[in-house]
Amino acid sequence: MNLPFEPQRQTQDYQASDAAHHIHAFVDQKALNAEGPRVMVRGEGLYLWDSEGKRYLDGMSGLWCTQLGYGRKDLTAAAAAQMDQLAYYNMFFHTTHPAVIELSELLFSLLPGHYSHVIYTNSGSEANEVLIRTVRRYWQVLGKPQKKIMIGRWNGYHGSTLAASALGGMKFMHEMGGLIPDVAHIDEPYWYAQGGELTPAEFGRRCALQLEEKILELGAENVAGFIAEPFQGAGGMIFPPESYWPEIQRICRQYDVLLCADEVIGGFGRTGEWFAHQYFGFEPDTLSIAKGLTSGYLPMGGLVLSKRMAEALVERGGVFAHGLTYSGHPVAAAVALANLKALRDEGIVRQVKDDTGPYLHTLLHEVFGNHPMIGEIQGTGLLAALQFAEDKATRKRFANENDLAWQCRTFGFEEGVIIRSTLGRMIMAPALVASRAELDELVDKTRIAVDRTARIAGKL
Ligand code: PXG
Repeated sequence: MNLPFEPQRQTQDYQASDAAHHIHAFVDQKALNAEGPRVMVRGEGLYLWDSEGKRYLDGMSGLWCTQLGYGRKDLTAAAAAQMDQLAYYNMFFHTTHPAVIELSELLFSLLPGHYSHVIYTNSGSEANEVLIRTVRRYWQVLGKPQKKIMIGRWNGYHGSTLAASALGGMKFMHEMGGLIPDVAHIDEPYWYAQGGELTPAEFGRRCALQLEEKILELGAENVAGFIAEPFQGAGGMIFPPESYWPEIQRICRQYDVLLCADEVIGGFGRTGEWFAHQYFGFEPDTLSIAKGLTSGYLPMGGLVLSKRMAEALVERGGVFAHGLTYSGHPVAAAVALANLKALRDEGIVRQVKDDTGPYLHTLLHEVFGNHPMIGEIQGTGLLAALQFAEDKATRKRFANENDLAWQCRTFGFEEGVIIRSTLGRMIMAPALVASRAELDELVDKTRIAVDRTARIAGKL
């Protein structure tokens, strides 16, 4: 292999240089520098190796993105061939190219029939940036330029750029660098933590009705769209109660507010359906996509539009004043095309739905159903969250749940499994190609990490 960097340096050497040059995502950099990051050097299938030669089962698909796992030769071959053929061109000034055209043909063959157009980006954050401008443009074209407020949810995540973080509802992100105007938020449908005495169904309806109240407060004539993840990802892999999405859809339709699904994590087979909104049974007007579109092999995202929106923008919109240098990048498009072909032709999404997904959830319920530390198991397909609980009967959470979850994650690394921690929840989202044996290993090692955490918490 002709890697352009020195292949084998000492871990400490890497760490010192990393500390000298990088500000990492969502950490206290000084604390990380003192500890030193793990240096990941290789991936194959579901496994990663670090610079010390230690092997990990990656239970998080990188950052929820490597649907096909690591080391797929068909994807690298697609990238190499496209680089040889046409390494770069763009979609500006009356040009296009075959890779992006074939990608879109395949993408729309996988999507429900009421979607027709896509604006490609390089990331999920950018997809949501484009969303805001596109939705506002749509209402301008329809003669309603005052419809420009976007409603999001507290603890939602839509990316890290200025507008995407403003759409999201992570207050600590808002505090860094501010917000944009014309964005409002409603509560998240996190029944376990916030449902109180209500049944999940009552709570789901109550959360959805907040959208109606917010629209009425702001004036429906001013509200452009509602954006939400079909299930929250970064916020804790939280599934809304079943009553939630039908009510949200009713409200959006009643008040002529666009329903914008952020499918960056939920898309491309994670739930066993191609898209998470199909699993939950609602029909968004737009879909923000990224991550699994390329299995994370190259950066690519996009905003998918319904036929109704696309028709207004194309037939009546005139010049669409937007463009990114790398929209529809040919190499990313070729990799996305190879990735989607593999997901389709190898029957991987169906396998998640019919086989590995149910297998994982049966196993999780066997292992954690009566675990003293776990109050709730959520998820579907190759997606799961374990909720820590101090008192399962009352759904009381540990005061130090964040520390406990972080500790559990660290134990996981020691045991050779990567799982994600959020506030009191442990998350798994392994590659969609995971075998039953790999899922056994994932759950087994996670159980050891959870047991070790339970001992610290005085629960075992
Ligand atoms: N929307 C959603 C729903 C996401 O989960 C983005 C948009 C932004 O995508 P980009 O490609 O700009 O990062 C995301 C990203 C985590 C984690 O640890 C989650 C994300 C990114 C990094 C870490 O849960 N989601």
